Amino acid sequence: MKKLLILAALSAVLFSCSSDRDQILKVYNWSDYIDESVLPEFEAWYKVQTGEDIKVVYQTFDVNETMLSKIEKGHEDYDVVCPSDYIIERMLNDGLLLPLDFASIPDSINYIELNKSPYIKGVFRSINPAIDANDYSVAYMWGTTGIIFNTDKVTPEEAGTWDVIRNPKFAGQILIKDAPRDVYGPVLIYLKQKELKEGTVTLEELMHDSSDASIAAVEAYLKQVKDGVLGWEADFGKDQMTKERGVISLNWSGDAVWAIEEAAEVGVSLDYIVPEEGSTVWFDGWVIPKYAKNIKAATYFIDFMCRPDIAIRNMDETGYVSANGAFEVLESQIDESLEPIDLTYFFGPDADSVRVDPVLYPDKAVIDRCALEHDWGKDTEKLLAMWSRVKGDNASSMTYVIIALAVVAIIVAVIFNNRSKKRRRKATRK
Ligand code: N2P
Repeated sequence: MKKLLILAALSAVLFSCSSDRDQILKVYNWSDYIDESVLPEFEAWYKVQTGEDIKVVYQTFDVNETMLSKIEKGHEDYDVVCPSDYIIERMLNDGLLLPLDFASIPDSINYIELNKSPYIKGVFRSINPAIDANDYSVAYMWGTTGIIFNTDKVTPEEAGTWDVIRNPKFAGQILIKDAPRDVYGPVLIYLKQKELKEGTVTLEELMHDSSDASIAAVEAYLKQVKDGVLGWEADFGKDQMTKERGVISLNWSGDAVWAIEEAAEVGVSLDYIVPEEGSTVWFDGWVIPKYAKNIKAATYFIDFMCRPDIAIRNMDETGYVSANGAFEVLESQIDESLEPIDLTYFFGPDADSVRVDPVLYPDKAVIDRCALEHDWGKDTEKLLAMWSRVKGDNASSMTYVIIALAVVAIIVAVIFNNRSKKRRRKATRK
């Protein structure tokens, strides 16, 4: 009887835990990457659609690798997360993702297929030739990696090459994204510009290049850069640019849009450029990890994020560009004061001459000199080790002088203190 009671109590606890978990959706996203007011709206929408309660537990990260490690090593039960392309590739390869099942969502509220840009669909298809990443992820935001620059201090010609991060004229005012893959790619492209021009290597090949020689070349280059670096930043770079502490920032296009707008309000003029040598184009997408506990709510959440009005709000709040290909998203970004650009590659044939900010939606010519990063598998460790070697002794020679002076000062103070103690002891003995 006693055993039966214990069993019943245990089942009750287990049941209540599992039913509680059905009412919780754990979302893990990049910081500053959503209009947070859409979260309570999702809870209300979910209730209307399913008749069930849901509470969103929202957490953020700044670096892909932090998020990956929590899932890969920590097996954390996030229901929906937002990795970048090469991490989606890695999670796919390592069996860490669940296939998405949107057939479970009623047609009337299924926004996913309806709003997929053919461009995004194609790029996701190219992530892994063996498995279609479109079956496991839905793109959220996308953009390029480039240079934000202060137009009063830096010319477009100076900012138009990756070598600007090594330009002594801007030493101490250069911010670099603390994102190893997003820095490695552009630096390697810069170092291999001769081979790229001669056609002996392609951008696509460079995105797979994890050879020791290339890692060593990028490391040597970054070590020349680091004395001029004001900060390796996960998210404060855009802010430092608006305050004019930095004049150059190796950054993502979405941070650029945010910084350009904020800076204009305080009379600071910033611009963004994708250097001539070429760059990377990146995509972040929603996925449901293998350890998720609320697949149903996660699926509805991804669908909700694809609703055009929600996509527009997230775009307007963050400065990043939605991967949503709905025409109303395009319409929301039209500004008649701008020059027309050709966005047919993204929105289809009707978008051949649209007045949209080219920092948001890059021109086709920019896209043509950009490539998608790819997963390096176990070679990623080599990159991360190189990254910590570069940043690890990030102190400049001036820092070493200051540390040495501080040590000398401490030694002098200790000697002085001991001497005075001895003198006081002698005096009391007398
Ligand atoms: C915004 C994060 C953007 C992620 N804070 C770009 N991959």
